[in-house]
Amino acid sequence: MRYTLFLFLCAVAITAGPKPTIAQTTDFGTWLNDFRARARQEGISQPIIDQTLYNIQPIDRVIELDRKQPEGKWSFVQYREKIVHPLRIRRGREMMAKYADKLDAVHKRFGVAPQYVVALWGIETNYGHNTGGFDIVPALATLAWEGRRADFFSKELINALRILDEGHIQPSELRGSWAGALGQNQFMPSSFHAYATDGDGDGRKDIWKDIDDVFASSANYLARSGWRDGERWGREVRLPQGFSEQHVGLEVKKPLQSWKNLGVKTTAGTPIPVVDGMNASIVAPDGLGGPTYLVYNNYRVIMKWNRSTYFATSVGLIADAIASAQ
Ligand SMILES: [Ca+2]
Repeated sequence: MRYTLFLFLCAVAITAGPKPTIAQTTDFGTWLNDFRARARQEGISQPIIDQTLYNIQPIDRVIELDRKQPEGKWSFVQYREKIVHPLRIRRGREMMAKYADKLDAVHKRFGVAPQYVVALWGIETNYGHNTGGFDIVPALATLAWEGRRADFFSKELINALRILDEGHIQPSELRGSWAGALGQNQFMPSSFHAYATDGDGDGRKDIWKDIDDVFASSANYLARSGWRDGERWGREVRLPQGFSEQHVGLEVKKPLQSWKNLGVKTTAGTPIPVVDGMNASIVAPDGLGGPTYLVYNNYRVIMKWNRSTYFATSVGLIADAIASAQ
């Protein structure tokens, strides 16, 4: 489960909500004492418990951010304008050139083309620049104690402690977003354990500072989620007049030939290319009056990273832009 879009909407479209009210009935010190016992039960080593689960306090800012609700939803076009930004594309092209050798190696190892690894990096943290400045243990402890999604965040906190126990990073360096997303690709701790990968072979999975590990981990996430190398994510398309809304949505899957027969065209007005065996869906995030996309298997894979059509479409558009002639 990922919170990127949620966080993004919180960050851009909020006003101060009602003053945070604390749902929990236990004081933090008592909760922390109980949690130390749980961490021991879960097999977290005593040195890590001693280093991280004493002398911490709940973070007011985390509660405040968790309590703020998105006020109104951005349209996809507004989101796209912000996220698929010329500066992000220009920097993405620079990163493609700078890390060409590493990205090629990752492509060979995982079957995920460089532009997708770079696009995810760019959209998540602006190429490692904006990884979140919160100490993760107190941030997750705050959310686990505070109550609204206590079970989820308690598990993520145990997972975060396990990262420290495995020695991938020092406790003082375990930083990320207020809701626990870690490092340059913003993995939640559970995703870290599922997908983080040691890219440079030093025995540690360091998605904070080691670019080989960042690239390998993102590519591994996609590869393990069903990525198909050599297939596109999708493309923007033009629909014929009177196109029925019943054909729109990820739940409607048809072979490319069927879409062609229904009159779906490229944005240039030419027939869509047909590849046998490829199914696709039509996505129209702002409804049929807005931009429409024909999306393939890899789009669904991106949605396993973040279950948002805004996010997945923008990753695809950035990837296309940074892979195109400069
Ligand atoms: Ca490593």
